[in-house]
Amino acid sequence: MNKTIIVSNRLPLKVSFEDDQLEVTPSVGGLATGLKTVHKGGNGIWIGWSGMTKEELTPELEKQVNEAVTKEQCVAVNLTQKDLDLYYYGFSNRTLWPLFHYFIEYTEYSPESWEAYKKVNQKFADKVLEHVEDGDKVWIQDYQLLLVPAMVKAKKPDISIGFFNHIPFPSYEIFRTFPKRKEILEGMLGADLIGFHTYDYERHFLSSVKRILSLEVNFNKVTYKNRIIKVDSFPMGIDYEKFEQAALDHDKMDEDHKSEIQKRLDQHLQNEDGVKMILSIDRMDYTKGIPNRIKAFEYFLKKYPEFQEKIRLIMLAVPSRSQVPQYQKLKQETDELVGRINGEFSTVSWTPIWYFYRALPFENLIDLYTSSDVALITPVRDGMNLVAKEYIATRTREDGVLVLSEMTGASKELNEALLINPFNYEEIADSIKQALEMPKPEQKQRMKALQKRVSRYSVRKWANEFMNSLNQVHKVYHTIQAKKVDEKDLTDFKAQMTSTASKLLFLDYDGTLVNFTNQPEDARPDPELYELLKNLNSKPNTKLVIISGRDKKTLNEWFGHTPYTLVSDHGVSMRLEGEDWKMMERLKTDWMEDVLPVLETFVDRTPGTLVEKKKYSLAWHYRNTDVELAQKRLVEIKTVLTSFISNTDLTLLEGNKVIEIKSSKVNKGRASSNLVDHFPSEHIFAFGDDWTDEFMFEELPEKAQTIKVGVRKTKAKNYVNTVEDVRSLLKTIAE
Ligand code: GDG
Repeated sequence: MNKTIIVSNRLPLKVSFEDDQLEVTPSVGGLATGLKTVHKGGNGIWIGWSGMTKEELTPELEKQVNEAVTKEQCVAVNLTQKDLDLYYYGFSNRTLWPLFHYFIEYTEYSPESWEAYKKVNQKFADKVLEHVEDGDKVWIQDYQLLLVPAMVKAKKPDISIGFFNHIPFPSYEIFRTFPKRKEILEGMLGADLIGFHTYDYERHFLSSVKRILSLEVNFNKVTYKNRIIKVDSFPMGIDYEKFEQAALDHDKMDEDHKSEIQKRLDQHLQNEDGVKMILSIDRMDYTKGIPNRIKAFEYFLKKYPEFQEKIRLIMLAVPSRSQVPQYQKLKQETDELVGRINGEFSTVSWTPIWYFYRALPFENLIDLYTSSDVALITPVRDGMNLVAKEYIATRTREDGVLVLSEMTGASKELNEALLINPFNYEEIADSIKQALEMPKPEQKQRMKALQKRVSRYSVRKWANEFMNSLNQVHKVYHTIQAKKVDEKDLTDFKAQMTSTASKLLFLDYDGTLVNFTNQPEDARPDPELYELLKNLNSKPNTKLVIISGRDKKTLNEWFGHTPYTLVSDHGVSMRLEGEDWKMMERLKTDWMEDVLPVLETFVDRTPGTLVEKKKYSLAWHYRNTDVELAQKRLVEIKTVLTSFISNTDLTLLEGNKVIEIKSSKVNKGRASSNLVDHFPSEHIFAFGDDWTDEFMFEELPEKAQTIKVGVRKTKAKNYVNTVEDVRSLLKTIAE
């Protein structure tokens, strides 16, 4: 039975030793809950680090840990302390984390930690490869493992791989500053489906893919190494029922069962009329906007002094990554700010900020959520922010107000919250006031709408939607109608080629026999290609046709000395062995003087593009321009030209990074059909890579072997992946 392998930095469990006794406690975090069906259903396994380094484990203990995690359907990746320091604290948290959260000044780059990151990613990939079987699916989580998708794909190309990024993906202008930008993108593109929390992150990723790797992107699909990769947004939710139920149970709790914290909270709330509490919960992380929040709160107390002694900010900051210097600095800054403000505003009976620097048990989290009138969540950057959603789920009385930073992924879904810019203290102060004074009916109206959305998009739904989409992507990928050339086809082709029957081969040039180059004139044939074509042509009873969009002059220069039939300009002219060039169609060229100026205005406005003037057509090349700009111009140029050439016999052809205007009377379909009539043959082969070749695939007789280069929609019967594959195929059948 096929299974799903989940891969994340940490396993969803905690391993510890109590009195030399090994204890393994499953984690109850959001991710573990969301992925439960995927993990535990259908024999899934979860690969990750157990939380104990190699140095902390004797071989005997390691064995015990491995056995214990296996019982939880988990597989441990062994990490040394050095791995952890360089890969986790180093590259993941001192390089990628700040970079992806727009903290360029915090982004450190060291070749040593990059090497370690690659090495550890390979360790994770190797574990996957050890356990993966045909038909399985692999779902890789988060920024610590950006290279794993490509590492798995390289060894197991047919396995379907998903990747989800839990943190933001920064804009191209930020991402481009990073020395290993290319490697990171290539690592991620090993996946078949790449998911982000929001459309904005998806857009940023695609923009980097286009600009940095110059890849073709159509809507949200990337074509890369002849695979189609889907990029989509899947906003992650929470285990809504768990939080809602905990809040309902909490409501019914009698005095004796209340926690110490709850008793203190009650005391404060019952002190005086109009007393209210504002809550914030986050990891102690510089992305969470903790100092901003405290300063904005201070500003609020000054601007609206009537709230002094009435309201309190309860701030829970959970220790995190305290080995990293910026986190230590943040802790110090937070301590000082809280100290200063409490010192400045406190009275005998009131302290404005209650500050906890520790993790609290789940029950206490519920105490805090249910007792707070306002949640104040002010990250300067946050992939999603689940705390905001948890607050909503616990407000079972449908009251409470969420003040939320617009820099969180969650803000994209939570419109009924009071959205603030975390850098604007004026706005935060006013929103706190608005929240504290909001009439109950308005609170209810907003909260109900928020709850409806958050309950619908739970973490389970998130996981299911991702997996459904992954299944879909894989299906589409496997149902591209052309069939990849396999061993059997090769044997058939070879048999046909070596038979004495007559054979006719149509070979497109650019993108089929040679790879594209930045300048069209650089793609001249190499000695190996000449040799290969010579061998093919020497097969008995064989005719070779080079059929190209190139002009006569170029084809003459490159192949004039050979005996092959040459077809130029997509079928305008033809040269048979030992004969002069002939026009296959009588064509006018007077239209060019009208169209050329139009194309030239586009060249002026789009640096890097150029117009190629051929004898019977005009081509606008945009291979060397900024990809985003090219996409924009392409839409414009097509609109302009389509209206320009309506009612003429001209047509617009879209090739690979080129648009060509030519007479509709000629195309490779007509040209190849004419040649089939001219050289009646038993066996016909046709190789081509772009739209212009589709005419040929379509019009050749049914018996023809039509072969497309690249995985794209095509009328060809078969496909191969690359130019190199074409050459190796031709070599095989020429032997
Ligand atoms: C990353 C992204 C994205 C907090 N304090 C305690 C505690 N928590 C729990 C909360 C919540 C979780 O931790 C925090 O989740 P967030 O989403 O707010 O933030 P990150 O940890 O930064 O998570 C983030 C997330 O991944 C998912 O993709 O949303 O943007 O940065 O569930 O309840 N839990 C307990 N005690 C605490 O003291 N028990």
